[in-house]
Amino acid sequence: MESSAWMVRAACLAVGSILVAAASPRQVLAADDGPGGARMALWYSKPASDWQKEALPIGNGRLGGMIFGGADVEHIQFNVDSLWEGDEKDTGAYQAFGDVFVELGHANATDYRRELDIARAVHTVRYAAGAVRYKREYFASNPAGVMVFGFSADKAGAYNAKIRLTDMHGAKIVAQKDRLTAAGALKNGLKYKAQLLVLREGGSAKAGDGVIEVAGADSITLLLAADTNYLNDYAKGWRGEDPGARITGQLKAASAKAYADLLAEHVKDYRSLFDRLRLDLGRTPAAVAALPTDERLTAYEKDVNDPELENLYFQYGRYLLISCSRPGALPANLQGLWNNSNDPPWRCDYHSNINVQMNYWLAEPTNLAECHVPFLTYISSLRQVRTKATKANYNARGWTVQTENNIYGGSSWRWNPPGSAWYCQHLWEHYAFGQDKDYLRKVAYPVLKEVCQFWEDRLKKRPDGTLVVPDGWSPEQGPQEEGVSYDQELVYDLFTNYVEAADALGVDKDYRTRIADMREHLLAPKIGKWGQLQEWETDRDDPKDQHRHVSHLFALHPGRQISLAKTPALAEAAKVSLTARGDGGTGWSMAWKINFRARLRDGDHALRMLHNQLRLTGSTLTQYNGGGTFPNLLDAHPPFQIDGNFGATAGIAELLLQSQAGQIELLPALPGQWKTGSVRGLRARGGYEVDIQWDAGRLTRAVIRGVTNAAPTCSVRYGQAVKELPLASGRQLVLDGSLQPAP
Ligand code: FUC
Repeated sequence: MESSAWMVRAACLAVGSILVAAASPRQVLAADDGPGGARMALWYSKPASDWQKEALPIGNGRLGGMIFGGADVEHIQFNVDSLWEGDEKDTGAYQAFGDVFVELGHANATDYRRELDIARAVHTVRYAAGAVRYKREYFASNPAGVMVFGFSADKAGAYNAKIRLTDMHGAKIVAQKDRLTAAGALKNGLKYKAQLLVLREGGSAKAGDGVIEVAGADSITLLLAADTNYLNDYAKGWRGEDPGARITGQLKAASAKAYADLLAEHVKDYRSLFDRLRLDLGRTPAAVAALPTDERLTAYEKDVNDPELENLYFQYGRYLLISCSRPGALPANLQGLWNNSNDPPWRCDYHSNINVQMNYWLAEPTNLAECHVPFLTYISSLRQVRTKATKANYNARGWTVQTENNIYGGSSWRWNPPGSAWYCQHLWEHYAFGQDKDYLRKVAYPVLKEVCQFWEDRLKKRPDGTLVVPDGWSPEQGPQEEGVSYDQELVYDLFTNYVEAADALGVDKDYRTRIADMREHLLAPKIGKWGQLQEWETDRDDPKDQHRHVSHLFALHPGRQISLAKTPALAEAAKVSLTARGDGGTGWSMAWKINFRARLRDGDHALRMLHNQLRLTGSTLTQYNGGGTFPNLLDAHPPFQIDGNFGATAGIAELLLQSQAGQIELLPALPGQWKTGSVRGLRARGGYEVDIQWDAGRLTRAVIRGVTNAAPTCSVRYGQAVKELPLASGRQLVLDGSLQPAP
């Protein structure tokens, strides 16, 4: 617990013209302890100097910041997810918004520590300077819509600060009373505005030229609000109300609350998502667990057993998704929403040939279905623009995308014809996990059907009746030709999801029969001359090809056409291909390989992949040049690309529970090293929530809850044991290690 020495806020704070009662102790809620006392936190003994490698992210789904934590000068770089150049024709790029700088003059800080507590989504900085101990807290509140930066000290009057705001598009910074404002418009006309409100306790403040100077304050609270006039609505030209009134209102409401209440409201909101899932993979030696996160990564590379770090990395994926993808916001882009450049790598876009999908693999299984919603909404919002563009390019009904995509339906670089089929998998999975028929009928089904129509028009029928995708391309290599496995497998997946959706709703019987029949005529996956799963119809795969994309294995994961149980020969061939591709790759490629190994029930190999991914990027300790992780635990393509974080979290979930085959499979690929552990709150398809415990590598207990609209019976598998069990919604089954009822 915090000592009560931290400053207590004064009774009243003057906020604009309103007098606000704000009596509340400034304290961080105690950091939540992870399993066995492990801390769910990243921490460092130095401030960050590099944005990509060291700064730490916070976000409320829409508005986010990267915190450097400098004692002398604090730097918080910030973003809003809708600050995009471009339009329906020009893909443009995601833009950086601005920065907050706070000059404090604490150059000789000692006892420095910065920490990101992911159990509460609160970042802290602590240090001493002179005879004063300083503490800061930073959080991005979803309920309040603002970011909050609280600066406190254990002595009165200790703060002298120069506070600045910058704007990445050259807007003039206006300082007025207690407020800094930046407002402008991008080249595409999108309006944006940011405001930083400076609250203080004690001392004085004056507004200068683009700066607010505070002298002799006991504490300072900065509230940052920022937004654009983007509206996720084609019919309204993608523009809504000016952001000015909205952000002023957010600041007014937030500043009317006591700091402790703002913090408590934020933590409660965050925990309502984060706390749904708890994982325990075993204990790390105390001396290793006590290291700063960057040093711990170095130790981990040298093969130190650190299951608590693996757990932290798993939960960090969930933290990041909650922080950059909340209902009402735009989906997570290549960097989530954190970006410090106006010309970011790959536009910081929505890449449709693996990346945006991987961002969402964890959402349903790790119990964050709401965080999936921004992507699902985004898919629906693209339809009109994509339908026109698709008609122009393919003269077909339905729609699809090119490889690079923005927030206005704009798309560029090569066409990725099965991209929309892959998006449809997400629409379907949200139903498969949640079982919400109303959503299926109104949101998902119409899109699945129109994308099926695209393929009805687009598939080529050979004289023998085989259906092939013409003019395809296996991302991002090889010739452009027909019958490419990636294309074939994605169309198969779409048709399967469509058929199951039509069955679930009991609609469109004739059309369903037609699509089911077409699926049976699709050119099927083939096994080639060295036993590999062929990437192309022609048996030309090079066993030395270590390309990062492994697209022909889509059918193994995230698809469900190939499995060890149903198609063992194809699964074996997939394994041959995967092994040939090697254990290296970019960050996201390694993350995908964790998932593949999980589906191949090879937990030990999956854990080796996780190990490869979790080494410091650029390290000379291992054989791989690409991939890896930065000291701030962000995934390295390199550069920073968040898909690898999300894909790895999904992969860890996949080791513990799988449900793609109409069964809840417990511990399908438990790595030998995770001898004893437990997980609480994984989700399974069919509307279930599952807790699992294991000891000495064997299941000891499982609890399966029928959460929402769960089917009346569920099929549970552990190893070779399978049980069909009755389970109504709202009820739970408790099973022992032999799947027998347990107390
Ligand atoms: C795909 C990949 C690249 C990169 C880019 C954003 O094109 O091939 O490796 O991840 O997306």
